[in-house]
Amino acid sequence: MKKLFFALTVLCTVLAGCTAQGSLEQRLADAVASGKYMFGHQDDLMYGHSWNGNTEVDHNFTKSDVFETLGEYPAILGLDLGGIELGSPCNLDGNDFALMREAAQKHYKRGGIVTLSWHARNPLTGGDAWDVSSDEVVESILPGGEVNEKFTQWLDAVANYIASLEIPVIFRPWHEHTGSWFWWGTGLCTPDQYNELWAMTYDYLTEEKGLTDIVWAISPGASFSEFEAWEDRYPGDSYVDIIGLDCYSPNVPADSLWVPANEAFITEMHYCLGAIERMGREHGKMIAVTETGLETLGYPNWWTEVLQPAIDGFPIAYVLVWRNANEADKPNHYYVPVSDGPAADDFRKFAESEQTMFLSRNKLN
Ligand code: BMA
Repeated sequence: MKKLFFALTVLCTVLAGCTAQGSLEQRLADAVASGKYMFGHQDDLMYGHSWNGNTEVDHNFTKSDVFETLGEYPAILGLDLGGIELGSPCNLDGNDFALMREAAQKHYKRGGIVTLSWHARNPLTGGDAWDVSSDEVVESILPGGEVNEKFTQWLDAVANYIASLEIPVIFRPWHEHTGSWFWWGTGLCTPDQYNELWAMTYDYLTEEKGLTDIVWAISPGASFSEFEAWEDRYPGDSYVDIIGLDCYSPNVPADSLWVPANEAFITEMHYCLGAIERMGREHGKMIAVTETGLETLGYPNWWTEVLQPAIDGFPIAYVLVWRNANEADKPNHYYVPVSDGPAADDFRKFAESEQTMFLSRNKLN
């Protein structure tokens, strides 16, 4: 009887969750079907340009640079797991993992969606994610490899943290693998090794740890000339739900160079989004812009004159811009304008446009 009662309670909770928000994948698909895309911001509730929620803790997570300018939160909150593999209390950008969990849950309760990336350290050399001094790292992780056991413990740490969130998430590991700046990048392992790394991560989390409430996103980095060649570094349709794209707008040394630089970005986006749109159609996958932005927003009308022409018209579920580093930690490293900054008005225009979805009653729910 007790068991039956428990099973009924679980069923009701699951059903209530589904009717309140729908499945994560469905919500993303609904955005695409409506011809809109959700807006995301990395670390939005954790810190901003001139505040740090890790030191001035507010368990209600009211602060956000996006909210400060728009009066609404981003629909998608990006967070990074880098550091969890070492058992560190904070991630690579200084976020307290316990607080990050609270932020993720708060965002989900508000009706938002959480996406997790993982700048994993280098398990072979002891360096960071950007340590590309050895091209044997992926090989050494795979079954039979030198650090396979150690890496399995790292996966354990990731799985335990994701399980502890108790919410569905988009997980986006091994990103920008078409470049060679991370140890899992294209020059550092063979396509088979990359695909095995992905499959191993997927199998461990889903089969071994039972984490089935994850939407899996793969994010090649844009590279105009050889973008379509990346398809061999794709683990297969049963391992992927979203095909994403990481592509940043370049900064320029002189104002006269904005026009060609912005045009080049738009051209690159069109080319790469065209390729993943085709691939998404062929493989039955959703697409998204999983990372973008113009660091410091030196071109104030970037939102409506550059980003929108670059992405509008493509069936993307969301677009996420990178983090607003705290000025004291990493100066001039921000992607969302401060509320009185020169790019704030254009950001408001972007938010008010028909296509964009933020976390407010009338636009997301
Ligand atoms: C990079 C920069 C770094 C940061 C890393 C992981 O693009 O923002 O400062 O450590 O992402 O978040």
